[in-house]
Amino acid sequence: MKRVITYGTFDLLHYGHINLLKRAKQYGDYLIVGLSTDEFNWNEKHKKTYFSYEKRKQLLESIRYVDLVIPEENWEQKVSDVNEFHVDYFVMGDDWTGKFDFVQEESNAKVIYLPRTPEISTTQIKNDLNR
Ligand code: C2G
Repeated sequence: MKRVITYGTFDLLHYGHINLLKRAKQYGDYLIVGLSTDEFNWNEKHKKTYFSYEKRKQLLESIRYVDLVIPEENWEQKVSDVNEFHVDYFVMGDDWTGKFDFVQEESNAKVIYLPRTPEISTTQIKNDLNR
């Protein structure tokens, strides 16, 4: 069984996120999502989420491509997550290109950056709604 992991906030879930999850799943049979906790978002990403961690987890768990959702509580947990879950592929959008190459050096996982879906983002949604 090939295992894949990805991480994110996934707040105001949209088709760009779904496209990423769908493509990530194509690398294996089991997709784990490291979902940023409310505290991690606020303290580390300075992002206040619209939906709480529990609501965002519920949404992600309802997506056919997602097999397991775990909390992302800090930047440092990635290599231990990859080892703990015997992950083969670490997949992120290419806005993160290069940022997680260390995972490939420190584990058996292969790091893959996939093109983001253009023209959609949570910021875009919020701006459009405020027009
Ligand atoms: N994404 C995408 N296309 C978009 C928007 C997002 O492919 N139009 C991808 C991002 O590249 C990321 C994933 O969807 O791989 C989740 O996006 P966010 O929720 O914005 O996650 P982010 O804030 O980038 O947090 O430790 C890693 C971080 O937790 C990633």
